[in-house]
Amino acid sequence: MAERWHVFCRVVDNYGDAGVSWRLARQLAAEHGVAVTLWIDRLATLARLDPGVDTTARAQTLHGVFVRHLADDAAMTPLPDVVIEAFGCGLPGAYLHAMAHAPAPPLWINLEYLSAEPWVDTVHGLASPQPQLPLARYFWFPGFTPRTGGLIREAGLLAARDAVAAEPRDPALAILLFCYANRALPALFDAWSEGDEPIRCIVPEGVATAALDQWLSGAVPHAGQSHTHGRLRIDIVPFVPQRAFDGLLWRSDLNFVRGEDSFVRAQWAARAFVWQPYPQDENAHRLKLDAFVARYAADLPQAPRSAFVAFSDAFNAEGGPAVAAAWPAFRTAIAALEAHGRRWAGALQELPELTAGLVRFARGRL
Ligand code: TRH
Repeated sequence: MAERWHVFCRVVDNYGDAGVSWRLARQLAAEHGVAVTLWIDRLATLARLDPGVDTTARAQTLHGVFVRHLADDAAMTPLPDVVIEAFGCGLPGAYLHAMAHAPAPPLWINLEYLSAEPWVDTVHGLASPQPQLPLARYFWFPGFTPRTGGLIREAGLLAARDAVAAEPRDPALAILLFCYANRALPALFDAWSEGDEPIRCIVPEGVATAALDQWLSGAVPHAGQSHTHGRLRIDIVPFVPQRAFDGLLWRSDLNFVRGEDSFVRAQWAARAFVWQPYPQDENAHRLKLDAFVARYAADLPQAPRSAFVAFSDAFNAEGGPAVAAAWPAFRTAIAALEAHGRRWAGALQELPELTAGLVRFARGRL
């Protein structure tokens, strides 16, 4: 009989929590023969990522995954073999109670947020005892070294990417802009529109609305609209299903990405990219950014390395003049960054794949 796994997800905001949980659940079902249930508290968010989701159904099966609303905790028993808690989202009290009293409790693993910080290597895979419960919860850290859990990479991803990479490219510089609110954007749009090459910037609907609104003098951006100013054309595009999102990354010369999932997908896309981490209290995201930039840029030749570091710093420090000043050198570095991106993706491919590693870890303990 197939192993039974439960994946728990609570949507904090945005799409990343649901996006990662959904990828993991689909891959467990498709590639590892696992009977997986995704328990999620916001079906509407999942439906943005996959239009096949019925937001009114409390139980449904999609891509081999049994999807249930987290409110249905009465239906959570019998307990599964493995419990994945995504991003420390918390398990329902009655469920934890049942786990604590089960003769053979499920293996309980917390899927942590991605970080390039070095300490991740030392805690990945460890068990943390729970003070009030006779249970242990293991830490599973995605990451960039063989001592971490690696990154999610479903079968066929890189072959699909390479098929698109072989298509002819548009002469205009293609940029995808998927970032958080960022005060540097109007100055960057100015630099792009006043430059000497055509630029086509694709912005998913709902992204950078305040900056666009300001730069377009109150023309509230809607999907389907196109605005041309000087050499810059901005196309507002509808939010696409998650399966189509990679295609946007693969067809761009430069990707601005954010949070966690689009950040990882941009690395598999192997094009130049700039990352805006999810803003956290006390600037905690700055540590994450610095750790990643140091790791990613370490093997770059000097000129593209300084251009990348300076632009990434300026973009994340939200300084308009600094980002505009850093743009010309960064633009020159895009070809070198793309070559580097291919090497980087090749090195990541050699790491253990996240879902496969998780399955191996679990099977070794069941
Ligand atoms: O949406 P995000 O900002 O999510 C964030 C992060 O995960 C962050 O770590 C977390 O703490 C916070 O949410 C609560 O960015 P992220 O992680 O890139 O997730 C975006 C998802 O949306 C990703 O799976 C790709 C998907 N997407 C589409 O499917 N279609 C689209 O058109 C776009 C623009 C994105």
